[in-house]
Amino acid sequence: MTATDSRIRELIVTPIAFRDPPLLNSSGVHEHLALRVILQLVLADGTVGLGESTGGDVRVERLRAAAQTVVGMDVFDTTAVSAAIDAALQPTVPSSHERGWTTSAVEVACLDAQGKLLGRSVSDLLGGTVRDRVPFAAYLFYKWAGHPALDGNPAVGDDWGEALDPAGIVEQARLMQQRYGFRSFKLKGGVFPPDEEIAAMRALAEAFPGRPLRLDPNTAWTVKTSRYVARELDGVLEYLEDPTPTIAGMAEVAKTSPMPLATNMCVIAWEHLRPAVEQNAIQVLLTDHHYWGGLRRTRELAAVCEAFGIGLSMHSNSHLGISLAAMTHVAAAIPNLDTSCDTHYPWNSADDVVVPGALELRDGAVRVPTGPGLGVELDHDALERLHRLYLDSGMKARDDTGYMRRVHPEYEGKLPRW
Ligand code: GKR
Ligand code: MG
Repeated sequence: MTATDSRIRELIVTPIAFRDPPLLNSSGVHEHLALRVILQLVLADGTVGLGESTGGDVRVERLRAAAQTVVGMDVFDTTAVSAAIDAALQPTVPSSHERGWTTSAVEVACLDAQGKLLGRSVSDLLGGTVRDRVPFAAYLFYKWAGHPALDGNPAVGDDWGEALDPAGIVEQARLMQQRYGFRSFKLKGGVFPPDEEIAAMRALAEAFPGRPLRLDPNTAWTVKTSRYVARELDGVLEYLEDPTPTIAGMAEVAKTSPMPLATNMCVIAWEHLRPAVEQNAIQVLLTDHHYWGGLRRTRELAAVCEAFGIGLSMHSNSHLGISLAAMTHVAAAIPNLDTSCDTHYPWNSADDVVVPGALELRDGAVRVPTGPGLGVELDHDALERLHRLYLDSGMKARDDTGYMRRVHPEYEGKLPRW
């Protein structure tokens, strides 16, 4: 192979939309479509590396700016590619976390292309696997039975049904277990008053004795309420995720919490690690390669966590198969990522952009794809269909609060709420 073969010829940025059920959270409710972006990094020799990131017009524009920056660079020069994108964005995007979303998506596409050139999997490029199956947790949500008829669109139901109380959550957990074999469960909380969510967690503990359970209210509670919930759920939770906002707030809760506190909200950039460690604010970090700088940086983050005795788990947003493949490869390559990871995949997999077969959630785990690169293949017809859906939708950004207000005009967006 010559150096010229691995030069980047083009980065194709395709925004897409896919169906999403009405999942409730502390900010409102998921709209009927979720937005995502698919990247195809085309090399001089025609090899294509794939990437996937969160959507919305702002992120799409930044990826398009990155596309201008990387043309002509060598795909193996991944550090320089990330640095060039970061430098190009700096004047207009001051937040390193925000820039991280762009560099990360391109890094994954670079690694996929490298793996294809070399005939090796992405996990091999990350140092090899320490596990060949990556366990995931069932991601439970309070939800409506379906999307209501709104703005001229008809009502849309789904085969998960309604879950608005402890019995509904236990039923959803049973369905998740039946369909995918999950062995651990996370409830997205911050939707109902804390005592109702405590009751839901106790109902899950009774229905699934001994199984790891987590609760994540996305900062819906004050420090006082968080301490109360933590006390009430002593012995029930494996960890409590983002009960309250800010590193300082989490540190206050951690002083009395009987269980570890986890976050994907207050520690989301490298500069947050030092204060979090100094204040002992978190005991578990939910990594996410989509904004920590990509798969190699996630591997480095894991080493930092190891050094400071911080446990690891993995965060997820609504996503499709390219992301699931990347999450699986990096989780398989990190020795100290030994709790099950989050994934929204069961809620969205019906609309995937990858050719079926390489990824399967079975017995609560995904087997690491063995093909070169990420080991998944783009379904071009599906990509075209989902791109059309995005164009026709006119959606520009995720807006859980706005959607909730269109259905319930009295809804107040307020965090912390209790
Ligand atoms: O999809 O509603 C959701 C989640 O709340 C998501 O937006 C969060 O980013 O899953 C995430 C989390 O763990 O905080
Ligand atoms: Mg979370």
